[in-house]
Amino acid sequence: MTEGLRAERQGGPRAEHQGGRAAGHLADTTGQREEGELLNIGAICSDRVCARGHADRVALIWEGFGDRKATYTFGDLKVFSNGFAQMLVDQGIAPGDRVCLFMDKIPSLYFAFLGVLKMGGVVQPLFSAFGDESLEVRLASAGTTAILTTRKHVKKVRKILDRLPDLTHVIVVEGDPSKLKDGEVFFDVESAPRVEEFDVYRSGPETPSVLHYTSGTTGQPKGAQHAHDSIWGQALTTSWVLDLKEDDIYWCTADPGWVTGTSYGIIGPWSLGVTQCVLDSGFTSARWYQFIADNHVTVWYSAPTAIRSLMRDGDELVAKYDLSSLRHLASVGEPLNAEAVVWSEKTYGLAFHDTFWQTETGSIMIANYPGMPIKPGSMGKPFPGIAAAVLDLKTYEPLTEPDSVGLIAFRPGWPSMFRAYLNEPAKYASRFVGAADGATPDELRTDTSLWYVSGDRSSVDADGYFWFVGRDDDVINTGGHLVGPFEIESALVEHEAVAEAAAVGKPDAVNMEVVKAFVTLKPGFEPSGDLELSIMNFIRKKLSPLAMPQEIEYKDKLPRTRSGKILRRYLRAIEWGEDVGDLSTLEDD
Ligand code: 6R9
Repeated sequence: MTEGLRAERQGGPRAEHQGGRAAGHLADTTGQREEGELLNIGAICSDRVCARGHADRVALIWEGFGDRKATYTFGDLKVFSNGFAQMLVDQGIAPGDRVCLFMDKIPSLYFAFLGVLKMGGVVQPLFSAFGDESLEVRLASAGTTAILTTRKHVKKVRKILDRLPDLTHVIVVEGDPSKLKDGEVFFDVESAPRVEEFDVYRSGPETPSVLHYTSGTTGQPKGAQHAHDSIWGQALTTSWVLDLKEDDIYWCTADPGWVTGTSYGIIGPWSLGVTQCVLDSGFTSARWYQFIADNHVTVWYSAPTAIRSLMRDGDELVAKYDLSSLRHLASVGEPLNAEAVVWSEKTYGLAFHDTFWQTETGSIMIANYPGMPIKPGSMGKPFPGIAAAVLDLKTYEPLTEPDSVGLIAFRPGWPSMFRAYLNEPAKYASRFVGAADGATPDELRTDTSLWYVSGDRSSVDADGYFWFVGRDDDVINTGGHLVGPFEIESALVEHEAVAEAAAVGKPDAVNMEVVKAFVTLKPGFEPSGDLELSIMNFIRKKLSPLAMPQEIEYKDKLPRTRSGKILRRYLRAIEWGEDVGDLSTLEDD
């Protein structure tokens, strides 16, 4: 046992539960690993950079709340990710096990991410603002074995632990070790003995790597499973679209709880050996500008909601900071309005370059490249090697007439494409048009005669530029984060006063959409402002601040289809001031 590691729960009932597991066995869960092959994202992002002679180069410049600051080299990244990998092996975690990371953007999150991959585990990052219910649904779905968290967030884990029989390890990586409960393990990688060398798990291209949960219209969120092969797509797009070069100082503002924060906030830059910055504190425009100026950030990847907030705070603030280090800006996650592009060009002397992709695609699919003429409001053109089209909404035939609106679709087979929705093969198959019944996931993702349908609508102009129109489903995009209406509605009806509920996105000047809920009340409850606050708070705690309705409208009854489904689209159309048209056309959707 190492100094920094205290297995207080050893010998307890949960330790017994994992007793039968063959620790460190090398069976690949996909069975596709070639003997001797090694493609491991954790090792490429740390060991390989060191082996190329860059162990002393800065990998991470980190700032937290207050004036907490730290800097780590690629050498540190290697040793600390080894530390996590070795600790997990010592704990009996086996390759293929799901290991959840549930913490703020602290340095250990980044070390642990690479560490889990180095020992062959599947890394499942979850947004630290998730409440206990959001957390439970995702851990139960993944059958997660271990969770790495902090003192600040462990309480939420304790609340649900008894309902998660697979979750046999709770490891706290920061905070006061004396405050842990029986059976919880404390591991502080920076004070533990250094692990200079670790025998990296010999993963191959198809070995499962990162697991991100993403919301759909129906049902609970789905686990999009990625594989180590993704690194080719992520490295290449980071190089060609984000334009990262070895001497850049890069800042991706996304949290690794979401796919942008792992594909481009960890894997992309570090696979290329580039220095990146992380700011783990709340948003203010002044703090962000100061961060860019202090760290001489050169390339900045952010999201439209943040850009609109910066815009709102005005040009005068910008003039107070030296932002001259910036040379390239890009954006993702939601529609980037033309006005924001024009404003950034005027204010920073640099236009934000919009990029389009999804959790499922794993890497950028459509983009404005450096040097390409930007048409403000357009997402740009498909990445080289990506065959993209818009398909007719009904026939799924590619539309050839410029400017016609259809479904954005891609020919399968790019390296970073998701390999499965965990345990939901039918849902996975439903994303492909033209597939034979019973096609396996492997057949689906390699058959270039199919279309993977993104679930978004767009048009393509005569020059081949894609123009986003909207989502093709009821998923709400708030500040670049997807929230599923079903998840919110399920939580709403758990409130003692709520009988039925519908959740839709309503327009918002900064966040594009915020959640609005329509509810009917149970007998004995009366509409009131206090009740509204109580319901909002209930959702914030259970799910997350993102999922919390900003407004609740009381109804006597909710509109339904003949088959009894709540007509969310009708409610949404009213919020957006759209023509609700003929109700019968909405009925059967
Ligand atoms: C990377 C990421 C994916 C959904 C996607 C679409 C929306 C992403 C966009 C955009 C308009 C863009 N989206 N980029 N909409 N313009 N440039 O955000 O993944 O969380 O899975 O969201 O976000 O609706 O389908 P994810």
